[in-house]
Amino acid sequence: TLIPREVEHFSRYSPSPLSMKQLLDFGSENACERTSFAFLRQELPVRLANILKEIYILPDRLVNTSSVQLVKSWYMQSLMDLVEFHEKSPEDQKALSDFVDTLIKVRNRHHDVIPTMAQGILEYKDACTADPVTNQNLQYFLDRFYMNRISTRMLMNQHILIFSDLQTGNPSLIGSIDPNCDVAAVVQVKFPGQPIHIVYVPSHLHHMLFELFKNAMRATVEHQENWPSLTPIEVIVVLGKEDLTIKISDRGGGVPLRVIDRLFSYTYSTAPTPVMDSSRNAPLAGFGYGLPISRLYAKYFQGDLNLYSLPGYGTDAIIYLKALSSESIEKLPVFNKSAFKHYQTSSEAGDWCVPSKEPKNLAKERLA
Ligand code: W6P
Repeated sequence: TLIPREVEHFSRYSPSPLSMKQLLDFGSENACERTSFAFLRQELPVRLANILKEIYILPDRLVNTSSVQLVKSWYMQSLMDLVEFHEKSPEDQKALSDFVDTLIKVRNRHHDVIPTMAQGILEYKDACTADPVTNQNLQYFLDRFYMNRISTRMLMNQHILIFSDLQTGNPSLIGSIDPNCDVAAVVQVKFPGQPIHIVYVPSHLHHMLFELFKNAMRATVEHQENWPSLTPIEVIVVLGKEDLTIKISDRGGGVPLRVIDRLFSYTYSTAPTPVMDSSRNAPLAGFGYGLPISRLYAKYFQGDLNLYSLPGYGTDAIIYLKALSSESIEKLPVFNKSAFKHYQTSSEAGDWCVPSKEPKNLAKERLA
């Protein structure tokens, strides 16, 4: 495959993770659109080129699906659209306003990346037997690919919301960041005692909570079908020195430990083949990507999302977020030798014993 010059050039740079403070600084009093412009016209192509390099080394039969070809063409076109601004001066007002228009165009172009990529994975899985190594590589790639998408959309959104003429947003937000995010209010519960505030992106928090509540409620109603009434879902929010923790507990019967990993798997999806949207040729909903994507949102600013189940009883879902904005720094994939090696590990033998159903007959093997 021929890799375009621009991809080779920009993939030589590593993405630069921004801290919450740096993201807020772009929206401060002396907010400088020129600085943001100069940063993004370099950083966005770097992030797009890095993930394009990973797309190029996916299995041929996956890259050659029409869905992945379409996704690849969007990334390539957006890289080219952004590179054009390298010829322009940050002092040129027309260039600055054209840049906002281009960011909006790019954001819209990439709207259906998740379902389109998911469609490619399905096409590939239909054609090939999905072995554990391939599934592991796909999980590795998709976690990085979707994290890259979360990050580029975050950067584009911030610039669009802060510098677009139409200042229609919530005035207490800096772009999409609430420097005083009331976590209890997003959870929509009332807590006794002190209010709990951190610097965070309310829309990301809402996305994770929505997914976890949906799962907790579904488990509860399905498990307690014949009970006289449904048990409540319990939530606790704790602000510690380092972490803000949200625990959502249901009594929905729980999930066997063996099955927990599958809930976060892109390839082991039990969801039925989705219905196609005739107008945009992308699936509507129901891929079962809710939990893995929610975990990426948590990890994006150095947090995490875990499930602890008590099979036969219920499940605790825990979201960890950084309590301190100085530690909320983007977690970004970078394409380097180490990433490349991940894709090269072929179907080697495992390094853990495979349990057999029957115990060895030790009597027969005893010598003499
Ligand atoms: C379940 C399965 C699950 C996933 C995510 C969150 C809560 C729950 N409860 O039984």
